[in-house]
Amino acid sequence: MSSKNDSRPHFTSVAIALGSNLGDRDARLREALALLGSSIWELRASAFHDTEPVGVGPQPPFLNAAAVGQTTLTARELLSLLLDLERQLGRERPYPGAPRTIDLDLILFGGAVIDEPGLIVPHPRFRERRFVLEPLAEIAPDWVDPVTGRTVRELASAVP
Ligand code: PH2
Ligand code: MG
Ligand code: MG
Repeated sequence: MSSKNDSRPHFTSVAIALGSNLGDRDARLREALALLGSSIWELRASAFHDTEPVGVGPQPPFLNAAAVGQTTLTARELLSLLLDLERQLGRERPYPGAPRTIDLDLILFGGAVIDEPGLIVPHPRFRERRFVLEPLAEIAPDWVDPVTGRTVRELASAVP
């Protein structure tokens, strides 16, 4: 068997965090999930969680969710797609941490550990973020964080 001539598509499991705290939050999350569904197979989404803003000063509350699925894209291609979808859904970046119609963050890309300019996977802050871990634990509790070796369930129950 030659793996060099293997033309079957290679699928990677991915986890994405969604957040919105500007405009119709529920509509933006639903639109983002519909758009993600065209590039990510077997997409599954968590419930939508109303959360207080963390680390961005006084702001409207967020609606957060997580989604998981399978993709043939590379991590870099997926990141570009997420940024494109954010733009399509009206995301503007007047200053860092500004309220947003939609934020789409790449949290996990299979078991990959990537540290490149503009692309750090797993997401460097997801282990501290209840607003990411609680939704993600609903749909992917057994996923192992390749950096700490801990499952999403363990990380979620340890988050302050
Ligand atoms: N995103 C941030 C900063 N703070 N807080 C909540 N509750 N939800 C978020 O999605 C969020 C945040 C940076 O992207
Ligand atoms: Mg974010
Ligand atoms: Mg982001």
